[in-house]
Amino acid sequence: MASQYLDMVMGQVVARNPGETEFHQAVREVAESVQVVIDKNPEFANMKVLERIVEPERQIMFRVPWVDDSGQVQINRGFRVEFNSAIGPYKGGLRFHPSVYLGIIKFLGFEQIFKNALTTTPIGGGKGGSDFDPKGKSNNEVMRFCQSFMSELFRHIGPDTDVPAGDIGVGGREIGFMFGQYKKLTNTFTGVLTGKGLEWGGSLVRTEATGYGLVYFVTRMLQDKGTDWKGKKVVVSGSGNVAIYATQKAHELGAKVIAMSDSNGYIVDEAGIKLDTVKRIKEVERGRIREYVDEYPSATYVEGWQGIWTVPCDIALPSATQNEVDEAAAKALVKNKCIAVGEGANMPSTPEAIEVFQQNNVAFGPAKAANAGGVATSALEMCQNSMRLSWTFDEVDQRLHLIMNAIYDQCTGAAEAYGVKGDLVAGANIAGFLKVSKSMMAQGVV
Ligand code: NDP
Ligand code: 2IT
Repeated sequence: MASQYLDMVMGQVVARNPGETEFHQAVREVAESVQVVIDKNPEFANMKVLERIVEPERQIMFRVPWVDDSGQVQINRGFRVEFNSAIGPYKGGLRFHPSVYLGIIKFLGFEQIFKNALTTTPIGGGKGGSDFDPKGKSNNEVMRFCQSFMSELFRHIGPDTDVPAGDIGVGGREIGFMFGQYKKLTNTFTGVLTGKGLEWGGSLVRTEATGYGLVYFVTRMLQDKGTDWKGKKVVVSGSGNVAIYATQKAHELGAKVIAMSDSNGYIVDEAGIKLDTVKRIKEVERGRIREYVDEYPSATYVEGWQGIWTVPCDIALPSATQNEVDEAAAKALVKNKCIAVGEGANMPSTPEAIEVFQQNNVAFGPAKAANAGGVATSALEMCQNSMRLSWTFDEVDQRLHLIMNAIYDQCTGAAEAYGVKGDLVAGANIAGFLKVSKSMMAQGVV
C-alpha cells in the first residue's frame, strides 16, 4: 500500500519535472527512506506532506545580461528555488557552473531542506545559481556578472526571507560583489548573504566549516568502527573550498591525504599532499591542480578526474560534484579495502555506488548529514549578524563540533528507531523529514 503510494508520488514528480534527472534521483532516495515513517504515520499521507515537500514553494528564473571585457553582450540564466520555509527562512548556496540548469538547482534545494533541518538551527531550504562559468573570466567580468545577477535576485531575498551563500564557483569574491550590489539597491546593511568577509559581517570558521564538519562527522563513523584518523590514507576529490579544509583537518588529526583533483585530472603524492601549495594554486592563483607536480616531481598527475577512486585508500571524501562516484568507482574502493566514505559534495555517490558501500560494510556518511557543517555555520553567521557581534574562532568551531555530533546522533537515532540501524542514509532522511513534516502539519495547508 505504502509502496504504491510512493510509486504514485514518484510518478508525479517525474511527470511534472521532465528531464530533471538529478532532482528525480534526490527525491527517490528520500521517498524510499521515509516509506517506514509514512507507514507508521498515515496522517502524513492524508495531509499530502510528501506531495507538498517535493513541490518548491517558489521558483524564480531570470535573465542575467552583462558586458564582457571585449565589449560583447553576454546572456546567462539565473535561478533561485525557494523550496521550503517550514522551519525558517530559505537558506542555501548559489552555484555558478556551466552545467547548472533547473534540475540541478532543484536537486540541491530539495536536499537542502533536510540537511538544514538536521543542523538543529532554524533554516528552511533553498538553492540558486547560474550557468555562468567564472573560469577564465577577469575580476571585472565576475563583478559585472554578480551585479547583474543581484539586480534581479535582490527583490526576492532578505535576511528574514531567503539568505543565499556560496557553492561551486561562488566564494568570498563573488559573495562580496553580490553583497555590495544588494546593499546599494536596498540601502540596507543586513545579513542577507553568508560567507561574507570577516571585516563586514562574516563569521570566523565559515570558510573552513564544510570541510571541518565533514571530518568531525567521519570521526564519529570511525569511532563506531573502533578506529580514528591516525595513520589513515585519505583520498579527497576536488580541490575547492570543501576539499581543502577537509584535507587540513584530516592532516591535523593525523591522517595523510594522498590524492586530490579538479575537473581536469588528479594528483597523487604518497608522501602526503602539501596543502599550502594546493591552496596557493587554487585559492590565490586560480590555477590547475596539475601545476602541483611542477613543484613536487615525485608526485604524479593523471589526466581525467574519474580515476581518483582507483587510488588505494582507507577513507574517501568525495568533495567535488554530484554523481562523481559511480558503481565501478565504489567497487574499486571496496576492492582496495576502503573502510569509510564521507560525502563532502552534494549527492556525489550514485544510488548504485551507495548500495555497493552498504553491502560491503563500508561506513557511509551521506551528504545531507556529513556536509551540513557549512550551512550550519552560515546559520551561526546569521545569528551573530542578528546580535551584531562576532564570536571567536574557538567558539564557532566548538559550536560546529557540537552540531556535527548532534547530526550524527540524530541520524543513528532515527535509523535505529525505524528499524534500519546503522543506515545513515535512511537515518538522515527520516530525521530531516520528521522535523519538516511535523512543522508543515502544525502550520496547516500552506
Ligand atoms: P569549489 O568551487 O570551491 O570547488 C569545486 C571543486 O570541484 C573544484 O576542484 C572543481 O574543479 C571540482 N569540480 C566542480 N565541478 C566539477 C565537475 N563537474 N566535474 C569534476 N570536478 C568538478 O566548490 P565547493 O568546494 O564549495 O563545493 C564542492 C562540493 O561541495 C559541491 O558539491 C557543493 O555543492 C558541496 N558543498 C559545498 C559547501 C560549501 O560550503 N561550499 C557546503 C556543502 C556542500 P575545477 O576547479 O576544475 O572546476
Ligand atoms: O550545499 C550547501 O550546504 C552549501 N553550499 C552551503 C549553503 C549555505 O547557505 O551556507
